[in-house]
Amino acid sequence: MTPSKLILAFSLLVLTSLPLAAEDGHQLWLRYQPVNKATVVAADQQSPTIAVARQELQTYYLGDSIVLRLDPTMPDDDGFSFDGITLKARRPAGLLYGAYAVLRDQTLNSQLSTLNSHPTFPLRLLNHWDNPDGTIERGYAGESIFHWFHLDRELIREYARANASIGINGTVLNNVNASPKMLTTAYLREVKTIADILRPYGIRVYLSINFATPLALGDTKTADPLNKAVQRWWQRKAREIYKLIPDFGGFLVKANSEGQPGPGDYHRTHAEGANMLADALKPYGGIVMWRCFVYAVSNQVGLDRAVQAVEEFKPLDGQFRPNVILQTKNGPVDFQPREPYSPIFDQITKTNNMVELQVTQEYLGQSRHLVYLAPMWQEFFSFVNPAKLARYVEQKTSPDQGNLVGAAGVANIGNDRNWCGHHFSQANWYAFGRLAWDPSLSSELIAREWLQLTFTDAPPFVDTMTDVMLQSREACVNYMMPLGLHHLFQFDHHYGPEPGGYRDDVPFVWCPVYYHRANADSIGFDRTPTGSNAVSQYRDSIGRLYNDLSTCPDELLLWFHRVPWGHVMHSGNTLWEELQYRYNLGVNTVESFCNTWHNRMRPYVDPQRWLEVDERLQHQRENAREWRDKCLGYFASQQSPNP
Ligand code: GCW
Repeated sequence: MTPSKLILAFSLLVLTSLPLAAEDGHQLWLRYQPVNKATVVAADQQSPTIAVARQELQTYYLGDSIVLRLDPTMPDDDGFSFDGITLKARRPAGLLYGAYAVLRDQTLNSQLSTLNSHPTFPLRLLNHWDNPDGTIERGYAGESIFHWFHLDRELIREYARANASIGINGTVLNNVNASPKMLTTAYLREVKTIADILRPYGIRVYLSINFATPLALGDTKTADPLNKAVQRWWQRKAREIYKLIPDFGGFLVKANSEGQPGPGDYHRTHAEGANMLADALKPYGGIVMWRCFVYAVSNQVGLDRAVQAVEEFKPLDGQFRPNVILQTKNGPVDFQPREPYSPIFDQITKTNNMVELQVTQEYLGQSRHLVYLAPMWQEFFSFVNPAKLARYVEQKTSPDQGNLVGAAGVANIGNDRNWCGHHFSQANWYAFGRLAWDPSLSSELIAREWLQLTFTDAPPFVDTMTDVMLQSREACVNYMMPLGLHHLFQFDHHYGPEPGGYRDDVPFVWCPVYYHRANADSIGFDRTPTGSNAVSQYRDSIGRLYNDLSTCPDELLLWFHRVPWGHVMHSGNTLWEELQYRYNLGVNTVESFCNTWHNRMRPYVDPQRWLEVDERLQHQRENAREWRDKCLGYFASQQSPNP
């Protein structure tokens, strides 16, 4: 090749590879092209939030003009309506949500639609499990985006924009295993900086607090919530926080759980602890989100972790201040690929509740597996509080005590260029926001939206990958822990199988063998009255269903029952045959995902994202095989143990 041809070839290579190389997934689902065409008329020129809405529409709206109007007669704070000309909302944040909905709609639909949308929950929060040193507990996408004392303002602004575009209105910045130093003045000043960046996007900041902070910082001699000096400390701290951040949201608390301090250390109840904090925040309108994720870490055999939250919190229902919300994981154990819903949501009727969902895939293949979580969350919402939800939506007033008032998602966000590690894990962030806004949206609709916004609207791609996404959670359940099995994970990191897991140096409730109890005759955890009686914590109709071996859904069989290997299932298979069938089905499904992506999706996706997803799918296939082989091998060996 002559030198000039070489240069030409090289430039062509650079030119053709430039836009592709830049495609690293950082733009998430926000890929609108600037058109700078629309005239946007906004009544209130002062609001920074309306300024963001106006800017977004001016840059990206394809229509000629649009009017933004604040309308005090609108039924709720964050909802909006749009008739093709005027976007109306009661508050600036509503206009911002409306602006993003208009932009989304113009990408998804060929014809302009009228829009009218109101969130079901007033609280739609991300929970970051980010530590001050930049590490993230259960984070699989790099380090924290909150780099304390070196904050990357532009990155945080991008984060705010992404969240606002899906209706998220609050964020807890730090890990529930909270460092006391988060409440020192130096950190609070940084929190203020973050709050100032997030505020125009309608997002409030919250902090996880360590219950023993005043003691740990050496300011008091105790952290007893009934001690006057302790109470005064929290009141002063609240005053300091609100001086810096007038719209600070409040505290999230993990107390007396997995080694964290709490009121129990002083023989005080969760209510006494939560109320002390609630009283300190009340003058400023702050809330306390008190987690119900508690269980005794004891080696006592037979103590069922699944019943402990209700046992601890039910007797306290009615004793919490109105600005306390109980925050509980969707299932009674711990974010397993499938759990029944937590019966807390049936039992707590006099205190407001929030559900905590885990967006980061701690137990669902982390950022290596393609697992779309919307179907799992929908399963939860199909059981929890539909009547009360409906009532709240109808009344459009502030909720009564006892309602489900919010959803918190444990974030899967880190400083990886693509935010979430796996490109498809972005879909879980997106789906969390959309479902927290409206839990009645279908998983399919959300998947389609996300695929079109993130990749392409080519129907062969969108149809095929929607199908893959919708199957992916059930596939994961099948290759990891079908039929109600749970917690068969390897110790500590929770990636990969360890069905025979037992160590005498850790609590028995962290050992896989505690949960499946497989022996030569049977497998499963008896949670009927002959066992831990967890079924009794459910509302009658559900409890009866789960209690009866013949009506308990196959999906939850071994969660609630201890069943002989030869038990005949609804399918006609024996339990052992069914277990083998499910594990194989899970693996086969992932193999089909691999083939689909590898052989058919390449034309629709830029090379970088295609390759990164392809590599991960292959890894997922290997890991799925490992799950099947290790689990079936182990269970087979239990049935015929060596003499
Ligand atoms: O799921 C478990 C995790 C812990 C986590 C804990 C919790 C933040 O393995 O890493 O700690 O739950 O939710 O408090």
